[in-house]
Amino acid sequence: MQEGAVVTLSRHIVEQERRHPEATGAFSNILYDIALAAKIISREVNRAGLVDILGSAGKFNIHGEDVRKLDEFADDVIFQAMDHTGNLCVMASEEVDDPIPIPDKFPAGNYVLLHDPLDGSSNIEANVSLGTIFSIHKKISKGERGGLADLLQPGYKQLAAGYIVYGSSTMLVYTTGAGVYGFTLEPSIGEFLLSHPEMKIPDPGKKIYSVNEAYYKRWSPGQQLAVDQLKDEGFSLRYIGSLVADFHRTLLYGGIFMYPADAKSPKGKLRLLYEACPLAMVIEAAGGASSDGAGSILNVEPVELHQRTPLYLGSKSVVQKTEEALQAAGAGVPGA
Ligand code: AHM
Ligand code: MG
Repeated sequence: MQEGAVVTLSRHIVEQERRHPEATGAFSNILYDIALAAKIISREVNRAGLVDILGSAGKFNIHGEDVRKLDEFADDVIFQAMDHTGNLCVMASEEVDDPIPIPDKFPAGNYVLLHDPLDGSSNIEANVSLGTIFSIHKKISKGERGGLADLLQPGYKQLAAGYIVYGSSTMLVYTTGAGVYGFTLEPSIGEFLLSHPEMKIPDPGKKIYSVNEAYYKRWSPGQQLAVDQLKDEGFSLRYIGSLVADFHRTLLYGGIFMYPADAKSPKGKLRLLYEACPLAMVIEAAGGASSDGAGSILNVEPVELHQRTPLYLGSKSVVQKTEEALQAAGAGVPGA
């Protein structure tokens, strides 16, 4: 690559594809389509604060409704960007209970997309960063169109995964397992530009832990010990309460993000297939670690589409110490 050249997401994808002569282009097209959906969602997220001032003109009105919830809007945008392309055989979204088939009028392809279209949207009025998370698998079922079996694949089988963070700027971060690449949206030209090549999580990095510590009394003794130890080591606490934003900071600065099991949520809160697995793939490809408290998130065998999991993501050494504390003092939560 020419020194100093601006690398758009499109150029990056073409260059990656050249390294895989067997590639059909379908996979690259899925990434382009996700990037297009991300630009549309980003535009609406940035305008969210103007809705009350500008009135309903220009508001999303796909079904003739005056006001649409942004997470439902994001869900529609992703569906409409992906349904007709012939690349996917089935989709799943946090917003939809069942597998989302490709409409019969369109051809089906060999890939599977799971996503959380707009995580953290309850924070939108406070101008807090939101995110989209995505996971791509290869179709494994025999039929022409995919189904639940294609969606219930463990994280280590993901072909690619990533997220978009709608923050002070909009960034798209993705991996296919070899290297993690971050692109920042330049809104005036509508392009994602490579801003963070070969991202690596520092280890141990800045001493930061990120968890909702208000739930301390509901935690297992092991979880309490893990956090007590981090405090003894001089760690600071940062918790936005918006998963992608907390994750993105953790990837850049190091430390650990945790959403453990607790007495009220004995399986944790966050979802395995479209929140935990894609972020686990990113952090592991960046040299970090993921865990459900006992081992890598990527090895968990899914049994349900919207399955929850305890979640630990961060610098390898910090995740390891946390797992040790959980095992030493007991990871079982009261009431589980
Ligand atoms: P949601 O599915 O209700 O939007 O919740 C998802 C959010 C994540 O972004 C965040 O990590 C977590 O919930 C915060 O939960 P809590 O308020 O329990 O700390
Ligand atoms: Mg979510």
